[in-house]
Amino acid sequence: MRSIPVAATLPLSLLSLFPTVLGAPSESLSDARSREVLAGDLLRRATPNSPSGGYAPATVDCPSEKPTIRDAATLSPSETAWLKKRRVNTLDPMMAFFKLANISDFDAANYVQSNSNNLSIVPNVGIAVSGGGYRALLNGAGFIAAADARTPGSTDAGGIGNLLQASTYLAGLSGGGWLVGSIFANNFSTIPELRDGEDGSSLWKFGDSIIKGPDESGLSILNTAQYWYDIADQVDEKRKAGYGISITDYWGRALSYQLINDRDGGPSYTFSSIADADNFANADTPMPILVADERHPGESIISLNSTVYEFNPWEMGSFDPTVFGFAPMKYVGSNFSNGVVPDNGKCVRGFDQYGYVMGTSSSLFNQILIQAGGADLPDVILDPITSILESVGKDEDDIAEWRPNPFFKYHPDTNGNANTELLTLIDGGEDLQNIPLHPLIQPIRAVDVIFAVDSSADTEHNFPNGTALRASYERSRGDIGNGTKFPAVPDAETFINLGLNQKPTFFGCDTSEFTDNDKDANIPPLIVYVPLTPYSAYSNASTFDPTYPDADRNAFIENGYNVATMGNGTVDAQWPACAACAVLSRSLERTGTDIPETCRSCFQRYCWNGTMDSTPVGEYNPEPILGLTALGAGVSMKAGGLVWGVVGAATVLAIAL
Ligand SMILES: *[C@@H]1O[C@H](CO)[C@@H](O)[C@H](O)[C@H]1NC(C)=O
Ligand SMILES: *[C@@H]1O[C@H](CO)[C@@H](O)[C@H](O)[C@H]1NC(C)=O
Ligand SMILES: *[C@@H]1O[C@H](CO)[C@@H](O)[C@H](O)[C@H]1NC(C)=O
Ligand SMILES: *[C@@H]1O[C@H](CO)[C@@H](O)[C@H](O)[C@H]1NC(C)=O
Ligand SMILES: *[C@@H]1O[C@H](CO)[C@@H](O)[C@H](O)[C@H]1NC(C)=O
Ligand SMILES: *[C@@H]1O[C@H](CO)[C@@H](O)[C@H](O)[C@H]1NC(C)=O
Ligand SMILES: *[C@@H]1O[C@H](CO)[C@@H](O)[C@H](O)[C@H]1NC(C)=O
Ligand SMILES: *[C@@H]1O[C@H](CO)[C@@H](O)[C@H](O)[C@H]1NC(C)=O
Ligand SMILES: *[C@@H]1O[C@H](CO)[C@@H](O)[C@H](O)[C@H]1NC(C)=O
Ligand SMILES: CC(=O)N[C@H]1CO[C@H](CO)[C@@H](O)[C@@H]1O
Repeated sequence: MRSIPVAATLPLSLLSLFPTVLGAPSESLSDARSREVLAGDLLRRATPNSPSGGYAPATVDCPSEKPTIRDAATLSPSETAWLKKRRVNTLDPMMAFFKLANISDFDAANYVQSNSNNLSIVPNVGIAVSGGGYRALLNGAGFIAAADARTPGSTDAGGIGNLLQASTYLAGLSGGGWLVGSIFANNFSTIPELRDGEDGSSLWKFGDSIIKGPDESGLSILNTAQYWYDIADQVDEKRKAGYGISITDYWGRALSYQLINDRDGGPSYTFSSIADADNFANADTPMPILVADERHPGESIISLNSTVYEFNPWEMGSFDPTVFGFAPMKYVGSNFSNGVVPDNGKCVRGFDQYGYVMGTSSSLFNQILIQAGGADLPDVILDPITSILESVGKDEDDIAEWRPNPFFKYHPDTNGNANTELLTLIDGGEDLQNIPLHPLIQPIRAVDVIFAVDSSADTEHNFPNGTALRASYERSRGDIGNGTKFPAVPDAETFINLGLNQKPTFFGCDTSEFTDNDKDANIPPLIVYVPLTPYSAYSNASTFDPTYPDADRNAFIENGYNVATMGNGTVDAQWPACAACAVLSRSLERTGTDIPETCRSCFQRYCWNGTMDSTPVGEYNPEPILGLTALGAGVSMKAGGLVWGVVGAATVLAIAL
């Protein structure tokens, strides 16, 4: 792991010497030490830059150019400027990815090199990581580890290393949003770094349930009650500053202790601070995007017509024809009305608190606090949660309050929430679009290929069956789709019967599906569907399973790595070449380049060609494709119970024989 310049630890030591002078909470010597440890190797990328210094937003003077809401017809000037750098920075990693892929009858690296003066030709890559709680975080982490050239082994034969470095966008939703959020909150650390953490840090220690809280000795937290007292205090600061509180505030705080490697889960980190971090600002990383859905006042049903919001380092808002606008992330919390802050009005910063954004995207998990935790929670937290529940009612326990609504009076003809001062946001997967494809299929982003990592629990045993893709397909066909297109996908039975959920499957290979004889029609990205399937471990844990001992965590990540690489090419040695062909597909078509024979053969094997098999399926019980590894066999028997244990042991035995 990386070392940190000595100077960077100084302010923390100073703080601990003069706590009262500097207004910092008093802390013991061991706290001060733990801070230095925390500031150590897994460095921070987002920064604790909330003007309040804590969890609460604060009123500030508006900048000379007052923030405004803009319409969604274009990309933001910030994104446009950043893309100019990012697209160039993806060239070298993309060439490295292609070289490793070894498409033997086509020099893909040279193709990129010779077109590098015209970036609209070069493939534009997105990665989308689905929701599904910790299961999704861990399976998604396996994919990211495999795609990240910094992961040891990822650029060996059979690997897909450099795909992450070649990507423009990295979107996450709910549990996938915890993954993306955690990566960016911790200086774009690698998955092995996040997984292994460091002494005194509660980062990725999922064996300690979020209800119980971390028990690492290096932290100031000594016990569960103190953990919740601290969280209650943080949330109270926001309440006292005059902001509405929802259960998501408590949830987001608790999450942050596991996902943000700083004291007390980094209460003053903001999502917009990502934009100021060197690596991101220099376009050395992809652009992170989190997704949430909107709920109309008094409505508890979420339909595919619900407006989908995205959060990125500069903005939050929606491309949907309802809101069709974006607010500056840094100044969300200001009293916008019809897109502007009133003449005499002040601005607000710090509302875009980092954990609150992750909590909003995963608000369904408020349930963990309400149900699983209920009995175990101390009164300091139960009382406020109970009173919130009494005021909002059972149907609304999964909401995140965004008050003031940045889109108040904005686009009143189409925006159903234009007249409410409260914008109600909920878990991005509640409309069944559990993969955050929405931001990446916007024609204006011109993405060519999306690696869609799906860890949804669709089947009885928590495996995906294509539901998320079907939702995105259907939505693209309604008015709400607003010009987006999506490849056709078959029913759940076909996914299972044809094994489309047991190996990577490409959708939208044949673009005649989109053009209808119109040569100039916009063509959506090719979808590379990467479903969770057991390779070396049964990582199909229940979505609401709150604890993962280190051994399970590591086995689930390893399984995700094997899913991403098809067992490092052991299941199909050509898989890296086929993944590369998927990346190239749209570009080759744009330039009228003949499809190399290797790619033709890949497409034959990996593209869904329209065949259906809707025969009813019984129980879907996939076997581990590689047989359980030592790590996989060690997975503790939880919801799977005895059956899981017996299956595991039997498989191990079979391999041993
Ligand atoms: C973030 O990591 C990079 C290495 O990728 C390092 O150079 C930089 O100093 C780190 N930044 C911070 C703020 O720790
Ligand atoms: C690339 O693929 C070809 C044909 O599949 C094979 O003969 C060759 O050894 C491979 N090269 C490398 C470096 O793996
Ligand atoms: C870049 O490539 C696109 C797509 O092939 C083409 O339409 C455009 O004219 C090219 N631009 C330049 C400057 O060559
Ligand atoms: C925004 O409006 C609310 C209620 O109308 C008011 O209480 C609050 O002080 C205003 N905030 C700012 C920063 O002007
Ligand atoms: C597919 O998943 C949906 C939930 O997402 C479920 O309702 C349905 O029963 C599943 N169908 C099959 C055949 O697995
Ligand atoms: C969504 O809107 C479309 C119109 O585009 C309408 O036909 C459909 O019934 C709506 N669906 C739901 C679930 O409200
Ligand atoms: C593939 O490589 C990764 C990283 O080296 C490793 O964790 C995993 O166990 C390997 N899988 C197989 C099937 O060898
Ligand atoms: C389409 O795919 C199915 C299997 O998924 C295969 O049996 C069939 O031969 C393929 N058809 C064509 C025309 O390639
Ligand atoms: C995981 O999948 C296996 C195979 O279908 C099944 O036996 C087991 O019960 C599942 N575990 C959970 C927690 O659903
Ligand atoms: C392509 C398309 O239909 N875009 C529309 C999206 O929604 C906005 C707001 O309603 C329209 O102005 C666009 O024309």
